[in-house]
Amino acid sequence: MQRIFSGIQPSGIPQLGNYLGALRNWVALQDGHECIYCVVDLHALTQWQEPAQLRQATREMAASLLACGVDARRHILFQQSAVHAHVRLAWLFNCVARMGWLNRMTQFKDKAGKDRENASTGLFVYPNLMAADILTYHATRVPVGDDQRQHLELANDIAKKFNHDYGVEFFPLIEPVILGVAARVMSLRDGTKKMSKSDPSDQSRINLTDDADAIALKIRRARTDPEPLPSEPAGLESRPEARNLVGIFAALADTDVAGVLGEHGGKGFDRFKEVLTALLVAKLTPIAEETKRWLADPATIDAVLREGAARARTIADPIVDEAERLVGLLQP
Ligand code: AQP
Repeated sequence: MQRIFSGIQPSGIPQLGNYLGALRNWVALQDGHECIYCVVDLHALTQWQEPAQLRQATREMAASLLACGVDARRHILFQQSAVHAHVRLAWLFNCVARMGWLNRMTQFKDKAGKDRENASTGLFVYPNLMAADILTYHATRVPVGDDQRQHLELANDIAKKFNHDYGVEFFPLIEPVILGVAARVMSLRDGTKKMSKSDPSDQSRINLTDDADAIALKIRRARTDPEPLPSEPAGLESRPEARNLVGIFAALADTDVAGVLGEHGGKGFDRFKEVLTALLVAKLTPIAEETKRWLADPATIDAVLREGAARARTIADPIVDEAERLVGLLQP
């Protein structure tokens, strides 16, 4: 059975893009794979987090994942910082990856913005830690949204260079699993910008904890253009906001863009937004309710994470011990 690894940062409440690009696929892949899912709190630290808030967000993220359907009994769900093998391997990878490789990462450029000199060095080497997260388990399949494609290519470059430098076939190559019509969900306020849980504007995203009223208001206010929906996908070119809403609808209705336009082409946005809101409410409010139920019992969430970390360590530690031996670290 192939091993899957994926992670999500507790840098806010998970949003619709996280769900459609990643979490929904995490759940679907549980049948037929051995899955290891992680709340990557060390990654969240690459941008400043208020400490008490980070602890709470980690628990809330775990609650959301469980509410989405991550099955922590059959698979592993844990918190990254509880398994030290990740940072041990990340240090080895810091010494394998090249500055030039990291300089090309578009996510660093996006997140550092204009003030690159002031970005944390953690943000710069983030992809090395991400490669370590995956390769600590010798995982071969990684379900992610489209924005992570470049980081996974880099992880493969690191694995290949490690194997080459030490004359071994130790790390496997990784295959990204990028599924569905909504692998990149865009902001509701700007169709050229990715929807993000840390975007300062709450109106830019649908949170997985939003209630029906909040969803309705955000969709009503979502930016669109004055034209009605086209009846063919080609008519969405140069209309990023319209394309985004149609893509969201298609993903939630398990159809494709052509299918949505076949049914709703010709409608104005007022009417299309009503049906989209109804679909979002039907799909997301059960998750919000289930998240609340988990959060009412924080001790159980903590126990799930603790037990997951213990099981993760039994896989990770021998692999990272061996990686350290291969590079020549003396093992007393
Ligand atoms: N807009 C998106 N559309 C599709 N997939 C997305 N993902 C994130 N945003 C979208 C996918 O969600 C998974 C977890 O992401 P993450 O939390 O590790 O980091 P991120 O990609 O940086 O997500 P955010 O929401 O934008 O977080 P912040 O605001 O903290 O940077 C990944 O598989 C990602 O592809």
